[in-house]
Amino acid sequence: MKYSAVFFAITAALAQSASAHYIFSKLVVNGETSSDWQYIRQTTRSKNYMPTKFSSTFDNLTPTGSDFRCNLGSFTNAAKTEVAEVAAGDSIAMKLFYDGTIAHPGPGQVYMSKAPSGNVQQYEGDGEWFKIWEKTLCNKSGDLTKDAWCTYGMSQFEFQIPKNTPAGEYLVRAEHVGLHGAQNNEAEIFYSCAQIKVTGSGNGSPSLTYKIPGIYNDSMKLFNGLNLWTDSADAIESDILNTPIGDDVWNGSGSS
Ligand SMILES: [Cu+2]
Repeated sequence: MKYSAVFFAITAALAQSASAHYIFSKLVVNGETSSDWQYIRQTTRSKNYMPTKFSSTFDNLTPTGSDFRCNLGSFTNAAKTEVAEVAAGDSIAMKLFYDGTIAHPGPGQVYMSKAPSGNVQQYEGDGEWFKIWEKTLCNKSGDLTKDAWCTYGMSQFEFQIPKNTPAGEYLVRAEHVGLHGAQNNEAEIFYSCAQIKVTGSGNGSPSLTYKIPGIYNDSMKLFNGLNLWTDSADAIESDILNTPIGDDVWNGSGSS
């Protein structure tokens, strides 16, 4: 009895932390959900727990580290992670581990980066990244600590690979930023990378690209200084606009 009671308490605690802290582990292609880590690089951290923060981190990783690209140690798992084939213009989704939902207030975005060598299983993500999906405030008169945010309560991010994306192998990085600790430089960032092979005859060329790390820093008020309990929705919107999160997404325009 004693052991099962302890077991129950641990299970309950794990379920709780899974609901508060989340990680993208599954890819949904053509309506089919993959298994965990089939197409998404798994971290080498002993637990799938996230987030990454600028300060008070639990594992020394911050958004200035190279593992901010695809999660701690995950490049080590790149070769054993499969590559999903996706036609340019199709919609896919990245889904959370353990039936989790986004339980924190803040924006969600998806970035892509093409493997220059053509082989994403050997690509660290040190090239150029561009943004293809963005969700910020959907209900400015709602609760800024909860459902004012489009992604609040989502269990997956569903997005379209722009129709004009050139064929090739890519990393696709889904990211959610929880802003509830931003007043103490403790914004919480949750992210993972899927490996995909885009097919088709696209010849677009993203005009705005970023490097990871480098894309965010803690002199941006969105991550360090914003306060969800006292700031107005308009102030928060302008903090967003002062970061790449406020930049337009690439819709496939331009030509390469
Ligand atoms: Cu949290």
